[in-house]
Amino acid sequence: MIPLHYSSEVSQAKADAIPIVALESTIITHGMPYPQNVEVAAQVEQDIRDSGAVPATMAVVQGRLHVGLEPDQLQDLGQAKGVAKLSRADMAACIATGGTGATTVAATMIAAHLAGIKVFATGGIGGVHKGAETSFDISADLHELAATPVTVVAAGAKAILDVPKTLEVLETLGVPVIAYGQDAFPAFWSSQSDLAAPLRMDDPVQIARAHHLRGQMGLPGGQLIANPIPAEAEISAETLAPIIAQAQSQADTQGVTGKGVTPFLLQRIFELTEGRSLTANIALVRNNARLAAQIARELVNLCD
Ligand code: PSU
Ligand code: MN
Repeated sequence: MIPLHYSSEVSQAKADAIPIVALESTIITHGMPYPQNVEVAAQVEQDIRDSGAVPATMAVVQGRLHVGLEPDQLQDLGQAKGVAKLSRADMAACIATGGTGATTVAATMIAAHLAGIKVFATGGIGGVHKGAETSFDISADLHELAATPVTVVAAGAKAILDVPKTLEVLETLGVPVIAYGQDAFPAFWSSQSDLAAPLRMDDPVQIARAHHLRGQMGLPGGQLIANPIPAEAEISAETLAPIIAQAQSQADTQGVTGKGVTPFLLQRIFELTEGRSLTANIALVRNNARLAAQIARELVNLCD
């Protein structure tokens, strides 16, 4: 068994069977600028506590896989330079070489599953990038959702992605995509998109039950819960469309590829919206954390 390094809070929660919600760390190191990244990470952890669960932020620090970070570790990670971005392909290599890396959605799901954690809150998942028909850029997050039994609460997928293709791939992989409380698949910074979500649920109990049933039926993989951004925090799709197009064309011109694409686009959109994208991002991650905590609480009531 791989040694997992639990924070004091998470190890206590495990002993007491208190619900736990996993959190990723790439959003901290590659998704938001310092110092807001550390403030937001701490705030999201607190939202989970206020909702009756315990947060477990995942990261690899000097070759150790941490399930839950102490406040000083979170602070250090948020300021560290050159932190690797870890997905399924690189997590074991990072541990083996004593490296430090932040976990993407895929790597966080793997860590959560190793630690027996069933629910994970984030902002947006990786997906099929625009132009994937030539670049083949499809996030490993989608395959992870098909393989690892963790329910992931996100605000849909960003319009930096090809959202219809992302939904098609999720369908092909047999991943349940469940909009929470509405019919439309939410579009990250906007609560609505013009795409219908394949499934809808209005109650965290149903989401917990569906997760549990998949396990009982022997179906591998998780669920994607698409939770719309609160209306007061959203930015309209019309406002964002030209900004996203500009960011994408700069990425193409500068030849950004591979792991660099998503962080590059997020940073450019932050600059081009003069920080508004970050304000919306913070609101939706906090909203996702609260829903994830409710689902985790319901799952604790369902025996294995
Ligand atoms: N999408 C976002 N915000 C993010 C990410 C994606 O809206 O911060 C991060 C997540 O960690 C996600 C990763 O797992 O980027 C996907 O990267 P890639 O597209 O390289 O697989
Ligand atoms: Mn990619």
